[in-house]
Amino acid sequence: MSKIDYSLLNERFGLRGEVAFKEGAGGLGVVEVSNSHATAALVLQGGHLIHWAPRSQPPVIWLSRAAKFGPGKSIRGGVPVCWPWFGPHSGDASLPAHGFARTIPWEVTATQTLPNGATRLSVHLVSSDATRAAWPYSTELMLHITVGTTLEMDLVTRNASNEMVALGQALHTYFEVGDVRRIKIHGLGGCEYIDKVDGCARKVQSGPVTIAAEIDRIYLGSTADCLIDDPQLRRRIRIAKGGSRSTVVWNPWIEKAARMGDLGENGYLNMVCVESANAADDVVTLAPGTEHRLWVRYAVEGL
Ligand code: TA6
Repeated sequence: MSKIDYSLLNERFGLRGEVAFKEGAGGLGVVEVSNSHATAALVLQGGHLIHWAPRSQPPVIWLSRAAKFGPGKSIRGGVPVCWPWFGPHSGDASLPAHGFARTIPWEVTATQTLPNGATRLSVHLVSSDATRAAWPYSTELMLHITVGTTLEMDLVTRNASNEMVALGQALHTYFEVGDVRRIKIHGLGGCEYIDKVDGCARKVQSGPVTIAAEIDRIYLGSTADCLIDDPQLRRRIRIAKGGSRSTVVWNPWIEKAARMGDLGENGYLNMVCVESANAADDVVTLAPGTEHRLWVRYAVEGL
């Protein structure tokens, strides 16, 4: 991993009292954001947002206390960028699950204070011989993040090749909840889903999603807002999205969390993944010269 020049990054992209770059855990580059609306943090490797908390709110994005940080390591929590495939690679089991975007270097392309006091960051994935070996298409991946009283993330893929490209992707977001056993997730009623803890059986959701065991579902054709109602933190997290037809709901529960080893003591109780994705039947196809946007907007409401 090439050495990052933090003084140059701060000179070019730092914003006094608002955006600062520094070396973080595992020697990874981190950009910290603090404005009148919220605080946030992003690890440059993977374009991986690891923190967002509106002022007067506990964090909305969950990060494991046992998360491991290091070159090429995926981070447990935050918003991993799954790209250019979701889940295991369809043809080569030696390739990393959820693609390579989340474990390789990204670079900053812009930082900006918006008129309403929010902060906008733009980062992009850096292609290499290694990425081209896994993904032999000329594509560009950019992520634009707006940190304010809401969190907006805009994942843009541009197909710069002269061939059609099939793309699986997700913003694999870990949300912080008071007690996962007490939440309800609205917005998926009536959607077909693939139940990965029941032999990938296809089922239809009836009513809100509640969690009392391991859950790993890919909801298909789901485009409506999702709402996470959290009675313990007395808040509702609204997940609005566009360019995404899949929603993945995941919690490893007790045994799988223990096997994974990086969720921390009882960490599974304080997180739920509600991922805005294009996976399974919803994989998108990009024509040459076109681009695809997958965007989300997270907001906290009273409950
Ligand atoms: O999105 C749910 C899922 O695909 C689960 O099956 C589980 O593997 C989770 O992602 C975490 O994957 P990771 O590769 O980050 O450990």
